[in-house]
Amino acid sequence: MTANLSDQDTICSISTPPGQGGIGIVRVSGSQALSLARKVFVDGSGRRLKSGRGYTIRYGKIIDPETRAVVDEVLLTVMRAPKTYTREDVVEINCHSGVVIVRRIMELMVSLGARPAEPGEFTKRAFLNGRIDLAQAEAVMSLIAAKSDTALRIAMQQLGGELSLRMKGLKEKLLHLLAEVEVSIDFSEEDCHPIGSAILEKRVREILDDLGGLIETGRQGKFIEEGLVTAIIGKTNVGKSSLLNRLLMEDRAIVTPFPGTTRDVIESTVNIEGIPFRFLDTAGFRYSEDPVEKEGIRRSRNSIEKADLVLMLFDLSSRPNEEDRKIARLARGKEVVLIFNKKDLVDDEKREKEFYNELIEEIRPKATVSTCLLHENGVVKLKSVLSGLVFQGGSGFNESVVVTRTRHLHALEEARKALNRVMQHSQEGMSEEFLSLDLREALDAVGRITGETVSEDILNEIFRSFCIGK
Ligand SMILES: Nc1nc2c(ncn2[C@@H]2O[C@H](COP(=O)(O)OP(=O)(O)OP(=O)(O)O)[C@@H](O)[C@H]2O)c(=O)[nH]1
Ligand SMILES: [Mg+2]
Repeated sequence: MTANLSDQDTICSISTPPGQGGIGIVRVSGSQALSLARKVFVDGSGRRLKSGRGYTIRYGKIIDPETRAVVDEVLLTVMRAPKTYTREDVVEINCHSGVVIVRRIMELMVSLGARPAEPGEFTKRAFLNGRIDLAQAEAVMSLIAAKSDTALRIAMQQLGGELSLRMKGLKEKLLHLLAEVEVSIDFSEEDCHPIGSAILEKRVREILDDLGGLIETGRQGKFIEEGLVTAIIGKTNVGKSSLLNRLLMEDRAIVTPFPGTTRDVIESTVNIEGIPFRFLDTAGFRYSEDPVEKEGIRRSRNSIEKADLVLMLFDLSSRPNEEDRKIARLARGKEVVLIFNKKDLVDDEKREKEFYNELIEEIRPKATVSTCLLHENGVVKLKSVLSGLVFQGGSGFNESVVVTRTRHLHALEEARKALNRVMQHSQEGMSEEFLSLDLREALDAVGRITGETVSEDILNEIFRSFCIGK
């Protein structure tokens, strides 16, 4: 997929976020980058840029070539191809970050012949020019979007090429296998030893194990990248908002002794052991004629629907009843953690069992925790239960590589399906031609992750989700 883009147009963009700030950066990449800079830049002594020496920073001014007006005082960074982000000539103009200044410099570059870059176009060029593969390009985006230290660490690993290396290993094994199977097709009539089905199946099983391990990390990976939507639900006054506040360690939601306090959904993110949990505090369920409260309750139901995890609260100081069952029914099919709150009022295992027995017919909770949210450390146990659910028993990852992108996960699943077909066809004694087709499909799927076998449409779609200027 590498292409020589030296004859392509020169692109430019504002690479820093809009608004006032310390510095703003206008970035230019392409064969015209340096000549454009020469037209607008003069150094401290008023001289034009002569040498195009790379990796230099020059102090000077940007001058409008038509009006000779000074636009801003800047630092100009020159980087020469091929050792640049895009592998093309790159010029960066560090100016004062005012909305008008950066836009003015950008407009100047465009008027002189540069084209405004599309989202992610600098990174796309780095990929097309062969500096990084597609998985690494996507890691750049994950790096920028990282919501926790763990997400950052994984994105850094992927940018460093660890996922790509793992894919390379998989591809080599698949290619080796494919070569052996195809040799069997070509020389089946002659005195040649085709790969026996036992050996073939053993090797395919090894690759399947490898794929299985990677796919397994995808569940956690998704949560690390996107966070885990976690709805806090229950009757009014059971302590939902108190729970949110305890988790956040601040008074985010209003807590009062009066039922029906929370009316709208309140969302806040907390990092628990590197996983961003997006908690939704909701309006308590009860019968109400009040239109505002009714709307709040409708939103509570919606929150359950979109949640990856539901924290269902009950008040131990009351007895379980049909209403509690109804609430449990709302979260059927969801991953649920039961929380028995106000343990300080009734610390009785019998009461907890009563609740449990009432609810168990409706839901199968992943865990049960009892809490007293009046205590400052009332959520310590709950937090460890929550992270334990994501890491399923262990803390942290067993795999050195974690798959965080849905696109990668789908490709790995397709490779697995194709290899499962190879196993099945081999066991059924089908001919090598069939095996070879599915092996090629597995290879193709793995290649899509690093970008060797990806279509132009998919490529455009991937880079469209990048931010402008990256
Ligand atoms: N004794 C005791 N009181 C608690 C506990 N947790 C919360 N409360 C109290 O219960 C009352 C209701 O708490 P909230 O957090 O507002 O309850 P909620 O579920 O958000 O209520 P709504 O928003 O009305 O649905 C407040 O007076 C809290 O101080 C607890 O563990 N023990
Ligand atoms: Mg509330």
